Parts: sequence; structure tokens; C-alpha cells
Amino acid sequence: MLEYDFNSNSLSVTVIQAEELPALDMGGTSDPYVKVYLLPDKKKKFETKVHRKTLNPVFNETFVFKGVPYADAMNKTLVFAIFDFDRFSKHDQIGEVKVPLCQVDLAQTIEEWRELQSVEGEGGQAGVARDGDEHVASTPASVGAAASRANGWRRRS
Ligand SMILES: [Ca+2]
Repeated sequence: MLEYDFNSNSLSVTVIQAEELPALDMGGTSDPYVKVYLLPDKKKKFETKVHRKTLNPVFNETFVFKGVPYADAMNKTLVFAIFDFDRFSKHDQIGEVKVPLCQVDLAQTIEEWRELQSVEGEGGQAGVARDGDEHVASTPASVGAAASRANGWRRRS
């Protein structure tokens, strides 16, 4: 969920939930958490809590990017990167969702599902096979959230 405050130049991002994540751990589960940041600068990175042993985590955590003028926001891409927490090894990236902010109407609150894209290269993970059923919820803004759900944002990986 995305919400932009034109008065304070801040972008509020809520990570809601993910469904049907791939299992990366023995036992058929993962320990997902989400990193949220803006490209290209990656200056500020936020992380949700780790949800242990679940493939359908509900995060409901909100992060605020401050000092992002609207004109700058148009050049940035919001990234939701989902990782699997591992206590004794490098965390594997499960997938990611990228939202170019120029494609989003920041004048409204937006709430919608997006399909996870697999990733290559990060942490030596060569990309996780995916059948297109995984989602991550992202939301911009607070008016008309329901309406935006059907506006064709879903993309196949
Ligand atoms: Ca794990």
C-alpha cells in the first residue's frame, strides 16, 4: 500500500501480506521477511519482522520514506524484496516486486497485489522457479483502494 503526502514529501509504504511463497527450508516452509527500499539510491532500507515457518505471512508493517519530493519520486522505483531468514547461513532471496513510481498515481492511496518476480544473482541464488501464484501486497495511498485492485497491475513473472 502506497500513500504519498504532498505536504511533507513523504511516501508511506505498507507491506500487507504475501501468499503461497516457495518453501526454501527443509520441512517445506520459509521464514519470510521483506526489505523495502527505493532505487536507484537505496539510501534508506526498511525491513519487516521475520515470520517463522510460514508461506503466507501477514506483515502489516508501515514504513515512511521522508524527503522524497514528488518530482524525484517519479524517477524512483519502489522495491519489495522478500528473503528467507536463516539462522546459520546467508539469507536467500525468495523474490521481489518492483514498482516504478512513475506508473503509480500517488495522488491516491493504492492497495493491490503484485506477482513476485524471481531474482538472479543475489546471494548466489539462481532464481527460484515460480508458477505465478505468489503475490506480495503493496499499496499506495488511501482513497479508492478497492477500485485500483482491478486496474491490471498484475504481471506474470
Ligand atoms: Ca529459513
